[in-house]
Amino acid sequence: MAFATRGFSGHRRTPDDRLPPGQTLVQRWPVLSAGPTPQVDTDTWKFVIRDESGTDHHWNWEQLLALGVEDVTVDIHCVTHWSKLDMPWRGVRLDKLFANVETEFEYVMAHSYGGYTTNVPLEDLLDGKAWIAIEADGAPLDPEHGGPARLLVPHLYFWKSAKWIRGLTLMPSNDPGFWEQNGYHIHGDPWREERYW
Ligand SMILES: Nc1nc2c(c(=O)[nH]1)N[C@H]1C(S)=C(S)[C@@H](COP(=O)(O)O)O[C@H]1N2
Ligand SMILES: [Mo]
Repeated sequence: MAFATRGFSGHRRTPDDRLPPGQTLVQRWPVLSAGPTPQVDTDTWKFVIRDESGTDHHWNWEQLLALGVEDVTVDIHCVTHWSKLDMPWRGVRLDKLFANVETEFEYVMAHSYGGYTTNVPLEDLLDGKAWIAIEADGAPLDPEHGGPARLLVPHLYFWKSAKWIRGLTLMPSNDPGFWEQNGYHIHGDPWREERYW
């Protein structure tokens, strides 16, 4: 079990320390989707990383799981002011998917089944900071929470954690995704309250 609590330094921090400015704790997990829930089947599920050479690195469901799944317990923070602490997740670290991807580009556009997009700097996805999550709270991800697989980037506001993830495209510049084009912050660090711009 790996813990990826922000600023983790060997001792348990109190909930207040772990609540970014302007956030309120919730116990139940809200559903926030900009559109209908796409039906995505693990039989046909495919995940693609596209680099600047036009090479597609792709995985089907079995190939994803074969990379190795891990359990992580993290806090999530939504820009609409709710936070949920100590959520147990299971997923594949993005480092494993990027292991054989060579790129000079520093930004990524995440694409979802259904058309949602969100931009993230590559450095926010590596070094154990992000996962392709397939389970939460000990069960396969519900479709409404992004099942069968979603991006999980817990140190950024939760809109960056694209549900129904389909792929990542490397980009030379930090182009805005769906919410970022509609007034959300280009980066979205909850500790700096990077909500809107
Ligand atoms: N594909 C997709 N991913 C998405 C969204 C969405 O509308 N579509 N909403 C985002 C927002 S704004 C939030 S707060 C979280 C909500 O995830 P949840 O419904 O599992 O709580 O998903 C993010 N990922
Ligand atoms: Mo959100």
